[in-house]
Amino acid sequence: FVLLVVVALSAADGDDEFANYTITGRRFPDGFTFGVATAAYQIEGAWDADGKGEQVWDTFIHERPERVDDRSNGDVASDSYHRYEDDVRCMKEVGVDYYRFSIAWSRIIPDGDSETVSSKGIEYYTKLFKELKANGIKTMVTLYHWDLPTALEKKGGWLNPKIVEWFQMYALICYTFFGEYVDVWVTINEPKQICHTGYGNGAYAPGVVSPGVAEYVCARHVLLAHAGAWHMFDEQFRERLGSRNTIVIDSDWYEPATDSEADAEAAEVKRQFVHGMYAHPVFKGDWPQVMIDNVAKFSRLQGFNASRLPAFSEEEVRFVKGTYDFLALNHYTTYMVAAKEGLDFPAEVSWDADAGVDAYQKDTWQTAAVGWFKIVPWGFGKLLRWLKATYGDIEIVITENGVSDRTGTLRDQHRIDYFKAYMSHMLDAMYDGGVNVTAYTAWSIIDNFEWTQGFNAKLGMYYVNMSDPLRPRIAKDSSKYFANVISTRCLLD
Ligand code: LGS
Repeated sequence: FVLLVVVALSAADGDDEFANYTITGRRFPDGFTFGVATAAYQIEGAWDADGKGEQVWDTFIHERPERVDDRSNGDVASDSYHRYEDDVRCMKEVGVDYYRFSIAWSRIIPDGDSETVSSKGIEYYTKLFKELKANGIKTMVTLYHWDLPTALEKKGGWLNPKIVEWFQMYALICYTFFGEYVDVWVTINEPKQICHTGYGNGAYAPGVVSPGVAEYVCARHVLLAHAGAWHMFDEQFRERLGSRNTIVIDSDWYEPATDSEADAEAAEVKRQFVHGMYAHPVFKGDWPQVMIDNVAKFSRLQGFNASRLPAFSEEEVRFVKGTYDFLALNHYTTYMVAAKEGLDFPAEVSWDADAGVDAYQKDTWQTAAVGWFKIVPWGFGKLLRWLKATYGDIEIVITENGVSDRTGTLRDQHRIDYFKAYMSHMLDAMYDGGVNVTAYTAWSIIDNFEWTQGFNAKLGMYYVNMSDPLRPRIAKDSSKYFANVISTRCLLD
């Protein structure tokens, strides 16, 4: 199955250090596609332009700038609101098949839930869609990449059951105005970050600290909101638009620390708490059983009068189950997992404690940048095989994968190495493991605002100097590498 091919690249550009290379590589299957990803708050800037409403990240950072490592914010970011044509030019240069980006809810409905739609917001995204279309780039659009209108957060945000209706209304507007331009819709990006980091440990907006309690309420509402938006698409838009729709779930890989049965079990429990928490309801129905059991048991022992994990009714289980067209995965890193000895119940009320295992990264693993995650390419392959074994032979699309550095160097060999190694393990999983991966999305096309790491963590294939008011985009070596992978449809050695 693995095709070894030798491709002689045409010398299109004398300055291109990859041109003239005779390369060997493994071919991607026919029909495999490549894209790049961004998110509204990380690139757009123009935080209050043209009537845009404030969203939780604006509020979170303006209130306390020290929440971000370098005290930067996304007020201007890569200024894509004004420079989206430059972004498209970069994508054209790389030759991507599609662009994954998100729509800012508060640009479309400034106060979140009124019926007043902002014509300026619609205009901005329509211009972007037209520019992409003119350049032959397909679109994968995220409805929600963490930027909840602050007006809705004031009403309880993801903890208010009404969010299911608010989100459906917003989705309806997006499907209606942009449906003709969108090839793939993804409803919600990384529910774990929204709920665990936003309403559990509070490190991300809106900064609610309620581990093991509010974060589960959030998770239930995120799943119901996703399902509501998916069903609306399925019933009213799918046939006419011919597009697809799913949810993006992030997951690290969790590897047992030893060969012992206890560690194997511990790793599986952790996988269920991280990926299964969102994937099980969507792909199989209801929370994973181990979550239901652990949280109920620990809640009782901790003196709660009911499980901290709010139940889905039978009707809700049916409503959420099956709301996908394929499995969308964001993946970056790996952890080792060991069983905890002699733990009947944890004193601490938290999602981590509910899983009841120890997860850690090895010091010997390579780190890309200070404070950043470890690079563990083999974990990607193992995760892909596990997804197939767990959820069946479902089409998988990689919606994010990439690596940071602090300097934004144009000679980003480490990023090339990361892409190469991760994609190599992905190909192994596809060819040896029969995993049906059909697309790969690199994060990101340009340097942008990396949440609480601000501009300290740069993940772009194009450098953006955040002190230059013109924000020129400058190609890094990784953009040329990725361009050659795409044009040859081969993983270059
Ligand atoms: O930019 C985000 C990327 C970068 O790394 C994107 O918005 C998210 O969807 C996604 O979560 N992303 C991401 N994930 C890996 C997180 C590693 C964080 C390590 C922080 C150590 C302090």
